Amino acid sequence: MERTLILFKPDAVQRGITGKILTRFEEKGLKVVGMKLMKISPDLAATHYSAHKGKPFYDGLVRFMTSSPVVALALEGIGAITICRKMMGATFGSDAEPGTIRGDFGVSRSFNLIHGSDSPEAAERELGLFFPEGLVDYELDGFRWTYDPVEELGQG
Ligand code: D4T
Repeated sequence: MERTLILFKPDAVQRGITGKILTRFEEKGLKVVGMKLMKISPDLAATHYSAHKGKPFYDGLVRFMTSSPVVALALEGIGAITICRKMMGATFGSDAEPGTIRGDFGVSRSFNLIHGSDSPEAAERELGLFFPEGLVDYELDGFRWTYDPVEELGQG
């Protein structure tokens, strides 16, 4: 099982499409283990995007991410990080393939609707930043009808 941090960015919240995007992840078979509406502080934005500090788009990115609330989501599933990145599509909405979240809902470069952790190391770091209180452990009944029972979950 893998966990990943997803952010529905301010544009997704302001456009009222967070429910539609969440439904895609739920229908795919990912389990919600954390979810909250929050405003990102400038400090949190700077820490989260520290890899981009100094790049031409950095100041605008931090301004955008702190301008209005986001929905922070922790999702769990086998291969969750890769699955979510594929579902998000290419970074810029104008390049993203139809069928992906950015491809179906966006055309912008800077307003790209969603963030998803891009590696297990990033996921661990980002989940710690956005959910310092921890995540919610529970059984999701649908899981045994979603993932292959023998190879994936060790059930016959
Ligand atoms: P995030 O990190 O938000 O999930 O997006 P990606 O992983 O797909 O893309 P990224 O880290 O390269 O970029 C982070 C964030 O910055 C915005 N951005 C990026 C921008 O406004 N102009 C740019 O030229 C680039 C490269 C969009 C996403």
